[in-house]
Amino acid sequence: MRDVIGVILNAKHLTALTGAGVSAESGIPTFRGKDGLWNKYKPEELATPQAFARNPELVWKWYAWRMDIVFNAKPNPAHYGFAELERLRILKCIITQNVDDLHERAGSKNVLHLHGSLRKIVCTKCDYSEYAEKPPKIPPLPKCPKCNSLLRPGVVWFGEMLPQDVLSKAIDEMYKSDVVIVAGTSAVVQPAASLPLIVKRNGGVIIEINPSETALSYIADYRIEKPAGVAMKEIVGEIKRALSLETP
Ligand code: BJW
Ligand code: ZN
Repeated sequence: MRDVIGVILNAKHLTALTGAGVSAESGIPTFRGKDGLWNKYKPEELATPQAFARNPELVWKWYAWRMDIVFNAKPNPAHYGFAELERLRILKCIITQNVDDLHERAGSKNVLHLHGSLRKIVCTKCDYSEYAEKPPKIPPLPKCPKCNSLLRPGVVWFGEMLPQDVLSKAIDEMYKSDVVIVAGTSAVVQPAASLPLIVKRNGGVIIEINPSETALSYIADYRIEKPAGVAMKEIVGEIKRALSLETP
């Protein structure tokens, strides 16, 4: 841990790539693994544009259920730890695959959502979008107030392009980064999983926080095999101690 603190304190541009594991301690289910959503539900029946076209009611009901969990969840020490690192001007940006808003609710300002947000509901035909305060009640299927077409969750499904502006900002951040913390992701979903490779290829450092091995573990320079909440609490505590020792 002492080496990791040194790397973080000496980083010129530190970023983080986060995944579902970071919100697990808030009670939000992850996708893969024993208790993961994809263990109980089939992604091809719920998280593809084809599934939505086939059965929008089933897909909407599933998303309304997940919105309910996420909107009632609270940030955990991992979210607060990342927010504190940004407040201390150490962390420059969070690139998240998560569709919850727990990083923002913990106080993080510079957050890029690669896979969209459950807070966003968008029209399938026009440019209409709205902020979801609460999950829609299904049925009826939600319709666009502008053009009466079907509304859909503002998330990125398998086979869909990621929002180009967000992805290109994330790639820019990776090119600027000399250190990236990769936390709570199995690193199997592309193109998100390949982003830390940019840092590595440019001679940078990958710090992985995950209790289990992942597809990226083999190139990680440091692995912290702990839940993200525990690890981030320790990291922020050590960093604050080091900074207070530095000030005369
Ligand atoms: C803890 C913890 C604790 C637990 N503390 N850690 C190249 C090669 C092969 C395939 C492709 C490719 N390029 C594109 C594809 C296809 C596809 C893809 O990657 N498929 C792979 C699965 C093979 N990608 C796409 O379709 C993407 N689109 C795209 O690339 O467009 C261009 C294109 C299209 C088609 C062909 C080619 C190019 C879109 C991907 C969209 C992903 N969508 C989802 C659903 C979002 C909406 C929703 O929420 O319903 O995004 S899938 C799901 O996986 C979700 C997540 O953001 C994403 C990543 O999951 P994550 O965060 O890693 O979670 P888990 O559950 O996998 O892992 C949790 C981890 O936490 C574990 O490691 C635990 O150990 C750990 N953990 N507790 C710390 N307390
Ligand atoms: Zn519309």
